[in-house]
Amino acid sequence: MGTMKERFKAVSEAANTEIKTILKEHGTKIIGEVQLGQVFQGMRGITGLVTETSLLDAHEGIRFRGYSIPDLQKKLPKAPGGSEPLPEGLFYLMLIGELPTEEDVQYISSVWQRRSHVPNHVFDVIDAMPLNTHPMTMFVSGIMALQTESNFAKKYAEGMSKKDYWEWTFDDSMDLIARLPRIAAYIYRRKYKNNDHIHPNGLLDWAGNLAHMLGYNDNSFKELMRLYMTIHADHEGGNVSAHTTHLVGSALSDPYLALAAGMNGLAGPLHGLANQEVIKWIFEMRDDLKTENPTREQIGQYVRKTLDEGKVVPGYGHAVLRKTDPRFTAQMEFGKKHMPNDPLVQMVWNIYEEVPPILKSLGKVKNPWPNVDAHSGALLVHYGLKEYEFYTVLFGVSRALGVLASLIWDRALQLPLERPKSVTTELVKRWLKGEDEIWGE
Ligand code: CMX
Repeated sequence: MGTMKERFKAVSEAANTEIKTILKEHGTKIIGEVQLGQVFQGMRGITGLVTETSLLDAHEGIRFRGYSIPDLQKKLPKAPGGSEPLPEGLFYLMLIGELPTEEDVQYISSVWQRRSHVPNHVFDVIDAMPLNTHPMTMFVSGIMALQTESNFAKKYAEGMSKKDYWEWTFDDSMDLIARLPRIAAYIYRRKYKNNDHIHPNGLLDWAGNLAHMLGYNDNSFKELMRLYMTIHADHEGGNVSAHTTHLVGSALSDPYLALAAGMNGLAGPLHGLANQEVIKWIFEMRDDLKTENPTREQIGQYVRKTLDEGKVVPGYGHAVLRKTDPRFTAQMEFGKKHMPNDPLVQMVWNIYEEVPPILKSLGKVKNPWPNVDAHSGALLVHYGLKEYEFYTVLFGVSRALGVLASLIWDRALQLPLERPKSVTTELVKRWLKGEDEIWGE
C-alpha cells in the first residue's frame, strides 16, 4: 500500500497541524445554538461533528470533496469502454482529497483484488442461518465473523501507540472493502440462486466483479453497479449509518465492529432499507390496481391511500435535503439512456410527477422530493435482480467506502470518544421553571 498510504500520511499530517492551529485560535468560537425542540427531535440541524469526505447542501445535494455527482461522472476514471465512474476513484478522492489518476484507480482495483480472500468460517456463519433470514442480517453477521481478521484489534491487544491507530484502521478498511463484494454475492447466490456460487474474476474492477459474482454479466449492469457503488457511498457524517460507524469507532472498536454497527442502522426502513420498501410498495400498487401501467391519476389515489393508512411514502423526503436528490437524478439519467421504455422505470417517473404535490399538500413534510432510494430498485428489476430484500446489501457495500474512509480520517485526526450530553424531561421541566441548571451552560 506504499504510495497511497504515504500520500494519506502526508495530507492527514498537514490537516492535523491546520486543525490544531484553527482550534488554538478559534476553539471557543460559538458555531450555532441549540433549541430545546432540536434536543427532542433527532438533533436536526445541530452542527456537532467533523466528516472530511463529503458535505451535504440542502439545495444542491451531496458534494464529495467539492465535486458533485455530475462532476464525478465527468472526472473520475472509467472502466475500459465504460462511461460511469469507478468507485475506486471516489474512495481515493474521499481519502486523499484530490482526483485520482487512471493509475491510482488501477492500483486500488488491484489491491482490492489481492486482498479479497474471505476465510471459510465467514461462509460457515452465513450458512448456519436459516434461508429466510433477511440478507442484511446475513451481511452484518458476515462482517462480524470477518472481525477475526482485524489487524487493528490484534495490534491494540499487543499494545499500540496512538499515532499508529490510523495505519491499522487503514489496513483493516482496505481488507474489508476488498472482501465485501464476495460476501454480498455469496448471500445473494445462497438465498436466491440455490447456492450456485460464482468465482471472482480477477481481471475485473471492484464493482464489475460484484456484478459478475452476482451473476449479471450484461455490460450495462456492470456500469449500473459502478454508478450505484459511487453514488451511495457517502452523504456527510450525520446520517444513521455514517454517524453510527463514527460513534462506535470512537470507542476504538475496530473497523469491522464499527462498520457492522453502521450497517445495522442502514437496515432500518427510514434509512437504507427504504430501497426495498420502495419497490415492494410499487409492486403492491401494481397488484392493487391490477395493471403494470397505472395512470398518473391511479398513482395519485394509491399515494393518498398509503398516507391515509398512516404510512410514509417510501423513497420520498429527507432529513437534510430540500430538493430532488441528485442521486435520484443520476439514476433517472441512467434509465433514460439504457431502458427508456421499461414500464416499471416509467412508473417511477410517473410517481415522481405525482408524489411531491401530494406530500406538499400535507403541510408538514419538509422535503416532498425523491431521495436516492426512490429509483434504484426499478433499475435492478430491469436486469432481473428483483429480490428486493437484497437491495440494502448493495447499498451497504457502497456505504462502506464512505464510512471507512471517514473512520481512517477519524483515527488520523485522533478524534476522541464521542459523548454528547443528554438530559431527562424532568430536568428540562425544572430548568424551564428556573429551579435547576443544565450542565454545560
Ligand atoms: N411520506 C409521508 N410522510 C412523510 C414523508 C413521506 N415520505 N416524509 C416525511 N413525512 C412526515 C414525517 O413522518 C413527519 O410526520 P409526523 O410529524 O406526523 O411525525 C413529518 O412529515 C415531518 O417530517 P420531516 O421533518 O419532513 O422528515 P424527517 O426529517 O423527520 O424524516 C425521513 C426524514 C427520510 C425519515 C422521512 O422523510 C421519511 O420517512 N421518508 C420515507 C422513508 C425514506 O424514504 N427513507 C430514506 C431516506 C434516504 C436514506 O437514508 O436512504
